[in-house]
Amino acid sequence: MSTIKLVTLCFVCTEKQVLLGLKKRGFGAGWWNGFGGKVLPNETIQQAARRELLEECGINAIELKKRGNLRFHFADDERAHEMHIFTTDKFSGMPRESEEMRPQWFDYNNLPYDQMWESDSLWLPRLWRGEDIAGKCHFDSGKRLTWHSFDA
Ligand code: 6OG
Repeated sequence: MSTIKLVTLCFVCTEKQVLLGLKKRGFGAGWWNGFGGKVLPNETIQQAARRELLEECGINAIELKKRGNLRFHFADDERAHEMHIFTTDKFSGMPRESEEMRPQWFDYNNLPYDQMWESDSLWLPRLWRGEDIAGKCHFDSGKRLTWHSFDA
């Protein structure tokens, strides 16, 4: 039976800018993304989102908003990945580089979509507009997007 891999993704948002991190190793290395990772067996999804944010860029989320989830299928992985998406605009701390991520602020209208997961440009603008996100994306073994569907 195939299992589901639960992961989190969190975006630190100010009025004009969002904090992204350049992933230095592991899944999606070389691409800019929000902060997140695997949910551990002893924690809730929200606890994992808060922990990963702090570990990866030194930001402590005072309030996390749940913004939806995306289901990913990869041609070379029998497990589906279920990614739970959060934003925070109430946080403390200054961004600092970690072993995994190099953080940098970006204007919402100037994100490096050509150095991000291909599907990001399809749903992030909706997230910035205040919409919640739900959908599915399929990728081939080269991590190119082959199919997608987002709820209206
Ligand atoms: P580790 O498995 O290295 O965490 N992630 C994705 N993020 C975006 N924007 N698009 C995707 O499309 C993604 N697939 C995974 C989840 C991997 C991190 O990368 C995110 C985690 O935050 C396929 O611990």
